[in-house]
Amino acid sequence: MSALNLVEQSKRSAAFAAVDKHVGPSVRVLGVGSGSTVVYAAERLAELKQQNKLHPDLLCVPTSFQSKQLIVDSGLRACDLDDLPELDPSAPGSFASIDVTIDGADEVDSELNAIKGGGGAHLREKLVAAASRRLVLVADYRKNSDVLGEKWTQGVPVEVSPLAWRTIKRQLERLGPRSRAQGAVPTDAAAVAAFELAHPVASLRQAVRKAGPVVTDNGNFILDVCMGKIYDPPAVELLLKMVPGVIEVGIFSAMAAEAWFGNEDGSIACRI
Ligand code: ABF
Repeated sequence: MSALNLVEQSKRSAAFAAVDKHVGPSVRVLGVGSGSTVVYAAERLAELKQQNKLHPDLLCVPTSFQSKQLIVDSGLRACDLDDLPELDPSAPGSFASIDVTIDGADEVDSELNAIKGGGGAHLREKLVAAASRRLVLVADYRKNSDVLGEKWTQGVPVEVSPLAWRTIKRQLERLGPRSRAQGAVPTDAAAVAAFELAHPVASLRQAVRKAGPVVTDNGNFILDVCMGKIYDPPAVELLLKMVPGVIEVGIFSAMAAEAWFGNEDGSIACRI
């Protein structure tokens, strides 16, 4: 293997550690995320498969076309969320049809809130995450933050209907911290801005070489909404979702049970 650079090595360390901790013979249904860090998770899964250390009937639920390809290339069986066998409704935790999901992230804060969707797959990622008993994020050290928006400055990916994306963009840019939107000065902790900017800036995610807007696997557009630091991810996630025409928001508030980061010195950090 060529010498991986520091970032790639940290992704690989995090992904291998998370797979080794959470994916063994008892896991029957595994959610597989998207992105470059999950590529290393798939590499480890392929090794475990070769060593017969996975459940013989393991089903893997993809979160994108890339994710499905990773599953198939690892010699594993892909199964869409809706095609999973019915769970025994009386079984504990039967709301979740997936034992564990391993996925990447663009940034994770100290409370395990995450910005996801840099790859435009956050609608399926959130569906799979919500159907999982445990969501485990894996990332390199650049994603490890105290506050969302601190290191990831490309904005929150928001999947929107192409029908009226300019109108939706304007609505998103009119959002402001409640008190500032009303012109008042925050007077108490409750009124403190949920995010940093007085008003966000939404930009249409363009395809490579500005050939036009990025169209998601679901036929929608992505608006990247820059709002500075996000002090209250759950409130901001709700604020964005309430805008008519928004389909899904790349803030995963309190969904992850753990986040594994490869550090610059080669060590691994796990936040729970
Ligand atoms: C997916 O992959 C997305 O939710 C997220 O934006 C991206 C992270 O990519 P990478 O692992 O390449 O940093 O999880």
